[in-house]
Amino acid sequence: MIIETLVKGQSIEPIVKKVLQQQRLTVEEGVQLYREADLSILGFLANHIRQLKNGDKVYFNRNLHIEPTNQCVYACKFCSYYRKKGEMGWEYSREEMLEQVEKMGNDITEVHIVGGVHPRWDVEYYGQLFSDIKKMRPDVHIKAFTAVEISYICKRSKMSLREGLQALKNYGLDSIPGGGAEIFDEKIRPQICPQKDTAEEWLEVHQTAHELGIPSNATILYGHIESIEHRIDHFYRLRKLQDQTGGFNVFIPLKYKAANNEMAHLGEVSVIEDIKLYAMARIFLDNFNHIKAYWPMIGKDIAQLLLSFGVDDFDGTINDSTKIYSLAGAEDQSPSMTTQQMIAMIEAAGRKAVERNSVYNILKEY
Ligand code: V47
Ligand code: SF4
Repeated sequence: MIIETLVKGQSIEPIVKKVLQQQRLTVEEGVQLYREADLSILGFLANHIRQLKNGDKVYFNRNLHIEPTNQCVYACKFCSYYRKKGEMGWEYSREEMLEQVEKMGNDITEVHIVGGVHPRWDVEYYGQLFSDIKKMRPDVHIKAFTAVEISYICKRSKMSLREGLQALKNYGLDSIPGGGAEIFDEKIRPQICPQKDTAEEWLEVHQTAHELGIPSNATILYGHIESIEHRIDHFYRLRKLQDQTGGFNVFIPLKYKAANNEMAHLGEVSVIEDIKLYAMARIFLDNFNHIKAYWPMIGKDIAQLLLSFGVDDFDGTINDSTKIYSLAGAEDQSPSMTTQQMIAMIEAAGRKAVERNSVYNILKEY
């Protein structure tokens, strides 16, 4: 392959060969490749692996995001979204949330529910919402709560994680989104989200969920005060858990957006940094089938570009229902895409659009 000629004699040559032979990289090799490889080399490798895993397919789904409240018991420094008690914010009633689902009719296959960590809402409160949603739309998939919301909700209900997750599953919870992972490193994490659960606790929620047959997603929050070593360490911990349980569906890098939060002085990393991060995720996370570009956060144009750097999933149509990123300065202030727009974006990149359900079974190929 031409790429082998390009890296001949360079210190990264043996690492590139390993990736081409689909051998797993160590943490040290991951760091070295990340530091030393040119963007085009990382892009080639990531694209090669994506092609092997997913061929020409780019997945999307039709979903609705519900953000029940922006009241939060925590105060993460990167968050532009939370409002403390007494400050202006929102708190939807269960009836209002149910109405949001009803309005979508059969246009969606998934309801994604993530919000602030509400001081009082517990397993029983949300459980009632889940069963009402399922009564109305028995076939809709409920993907709900970051690991930090789950652990708080369980504590609030005086249940162990296992009991709380099992109860939520019985009420209708089908899977768990990937938020709250931020960055696992024990020195960096408390600097950006001091009150939040530890890395160990985040991993425990996902492990327990997987053991109970609840699949989940994983994220990283990158582009703030973390280094390349911290990013690879984060990938490594996820890869290890995935080896144990196989319960992760997809990995979603989340770029730190700098508007209206306590870390705004840091600014945002460049597109080059975005591309490298996505490509390295695709290369290092050999046991994850899918890498998602969450377009409301990264922007439609860059999401489309990332299809050539390891990405095979675009998340969903969203339906103008998420504020997490618009408040943090994302370009799209009311994110929504029709299925036709989604397909056009994918086809313009020379790929085949595939509508999936929430666990990546194919619903329709375009
Ligand atoms: O945990 C908050 C992130 C997450 C900012 O699993 C920020 O399919 C960047 O979980 N800049 C919540 N990121 C969102 C989330 C999610 C989103 C899309 C898809 C899925 C999925 C999950 O949002 C938080 C945090 O990491 N976040 N503020 C910010 N200023
Ligand atoms: Fe609360 Fe989540 Fe914002 Fe942290 S990121 S302050 S947990 S809403």
